[in-house]
Amino acid sequence: MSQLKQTSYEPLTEPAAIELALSLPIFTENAELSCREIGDGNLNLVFHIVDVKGGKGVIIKQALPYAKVVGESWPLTLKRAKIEADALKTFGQLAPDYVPKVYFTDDVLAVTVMEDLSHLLIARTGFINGETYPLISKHLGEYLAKTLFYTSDYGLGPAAKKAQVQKFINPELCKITEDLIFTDPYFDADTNEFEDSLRTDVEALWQDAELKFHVNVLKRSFLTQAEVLLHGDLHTGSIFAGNSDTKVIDPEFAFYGPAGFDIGQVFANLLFEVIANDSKRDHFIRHIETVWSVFKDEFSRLWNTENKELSAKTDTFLGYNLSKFFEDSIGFAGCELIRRTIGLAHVADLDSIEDEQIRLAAKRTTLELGKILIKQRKEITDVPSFIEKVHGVL
Ligand code: SR1
Ligand code: MG
Repeated sequence: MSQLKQTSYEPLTEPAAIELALSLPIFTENAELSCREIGDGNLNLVFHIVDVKGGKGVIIKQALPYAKVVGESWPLTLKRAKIEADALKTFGQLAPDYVPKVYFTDDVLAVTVMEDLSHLLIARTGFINGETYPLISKHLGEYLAKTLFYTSDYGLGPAAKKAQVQKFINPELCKITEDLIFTDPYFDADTNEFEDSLRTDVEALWQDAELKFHVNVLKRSFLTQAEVLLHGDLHTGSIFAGNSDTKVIDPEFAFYGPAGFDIGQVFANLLFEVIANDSKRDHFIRHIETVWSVFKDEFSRLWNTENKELSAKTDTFLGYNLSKFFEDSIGFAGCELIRRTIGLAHVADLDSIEDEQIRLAAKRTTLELGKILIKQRKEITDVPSFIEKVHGVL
């Protein structure tokens, strides 16, 4: 694209976002653009730009040099915009149906201009409003299988995979996850946020040495196991959904880590709906079952047809890998349940429950289930035993 690259960073305003959009070969010369900043995430500005005459639109996402959720006191690297753009392009090649198209990126301005997804809704918001998105779990199972297989040693071959590991070194964003998911919720950290009525439950969790041991084991896997290119923040706020489409956005936390991390975040964020919403419980349990069965079938198909590691291509070794991914995903799901209940970044599935007693009961359930999944992940070897544990706390 011919747009001049910027020489210095500044946060965009709505008029500046329009000017940037007009400089790209996306809209016609007589386009009349309107723009709204719609970012509701924790970190970035997001502008929705529409041609009021033609109806065509784009999204411009810009990283801020600090974490928006906390403010300027928490500086954050702008390099994450390049990681995100590179990850969107990589995942877009591997699973084009499930990733927005990227039209333009600028590393200095820390912006990505991408496909307008405003015909879809953030999946978490849709779920809370009563949507069930019948195809979302099939789509996520396929997305996970393709992105995790094709970025692994088996999909890429070891040399090409090492080059990707290097490209996606992402220490600053990984540190956020290391702190907010694996460290802070397990002691009296300033970042934690929880309701006063949960203090006894939280203090019991801080005293639970067995739990903290297992969380350290999971954190060590996160730190050391460069298995696949992860999205790294695959919660339902990072997914746009509709009845026939699913698009995974926001991979700024992308890095090479254990495959079970992305799968576990998907499981946990579906579990929030299982726990928060009695009337849709069975539906969301079926979504969890479908994510795993579609993932397993598609990953197995790719293993057998596209495997570059010929000496590894046996059924036994495939089974070993799938069992490891499943065990890890159960443990990481437990960590996500706990940190979204008592850590810095919460989920609206729980916080928007108006009735205090029902909300507190739901949060106690997520804490209880989180502990079980983390401690008992080695015994939870398949989906039925996973669902049995879920039913056990409901
Ligand atoms: C300071 S960032 C807090 C959380 O928001 C992101 O979406 C990640 O989930 C992170 O943990
Ligand atoms: Mg995000």
